[in-house]
Amino acid sequence: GNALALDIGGTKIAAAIVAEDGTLSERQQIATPHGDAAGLAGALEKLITPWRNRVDLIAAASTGIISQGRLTALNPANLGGLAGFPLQDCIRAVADLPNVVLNDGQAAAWAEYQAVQETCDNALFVTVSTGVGGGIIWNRKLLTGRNGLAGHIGHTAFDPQGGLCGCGRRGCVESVASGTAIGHAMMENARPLGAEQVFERARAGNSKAQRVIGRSAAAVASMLADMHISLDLDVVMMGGSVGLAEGYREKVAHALNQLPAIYRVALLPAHHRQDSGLIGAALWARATL
Ligand code: ADP
Ligand code: BMX
Ligand code: ZN
Repeated sequence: GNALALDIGGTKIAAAIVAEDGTLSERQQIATPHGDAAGLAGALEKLITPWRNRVDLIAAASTGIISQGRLTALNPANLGGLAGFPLQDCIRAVADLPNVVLNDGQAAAWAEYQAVQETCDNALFVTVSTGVGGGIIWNRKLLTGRNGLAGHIGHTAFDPQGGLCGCGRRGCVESVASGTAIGHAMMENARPLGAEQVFERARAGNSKAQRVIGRSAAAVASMLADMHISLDLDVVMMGGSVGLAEGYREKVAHALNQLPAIYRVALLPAHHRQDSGLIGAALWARATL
């Protein structure tokens, strides 16, 4: 049968039907409502209702720490201040079907791993998007952790003198490298730019924009080196709208290549591009239900 897959990010919610063979159809995308639980619940109800009699299961990947069916934001700022949400109960209230929920970086890692599993035992997925997230495959298994925390690599430290991250720690990679951080590093008329605009300006030769993107790439490269020396990775795969933006991966790879050889790790673009979370959630549901 078919699965309804959802991918709830800090910026957008994607939904699609995923068939048993992993093919995706009926993809839709809406902006993530920010600020309160009622807004998010309403958006999910709208996406799920038309499909509830036509699918066998619902699989949701979501930003935030996902534990026992609940979303707890590590960085509430990414969801407009929303700190917690009963994701599994909310889905079940709309559709009484088997449902599985897991972190978006973990889900994407599981989908991306399928593409490299013939040659790789240990792999890392990283998303550079509203935040910086990730998922770890260790000895061919997806790590979720007893508390759903595994893979939250965006909250490893980059700059001990840096600004406060929304998680409460100082100088996290996410607070320097995310799309949100890139946008906030360039104010205009007292308002932050979007990361897309910073990339546009960098391409047009703006040196401030180039520095901001360079610092993001340097922070991600340093994090990947730390992950590689910790886990002996066979490969890293990168997604998210910033991670997939033209030229960004090359900048991260360049920064990695400045490090001693032992820290360098192969860095590939996400095979499923923007759909890794959707596909991974559906695959994970079928593997665990
Ligand atoms: P989500 O975090 O909801 O999964 P995305 O992966 O699209 O969503 O990440 C959103 C972030 O990516 C925002 O900060 C946005 O400004 C930035 N972004 C979106 N499109 C682009 C682009 N083409 N180039 C660079 N940054 C982008
Ligand atoms: C944040 C954190 C992670 C998430 C990552 C990427 C929250 C709400 N989210 O570090 O759980 O995996 O962002 O999320 O604390 P995205 O929205 O950028 O895809
Ligand atoms: Zn943090």
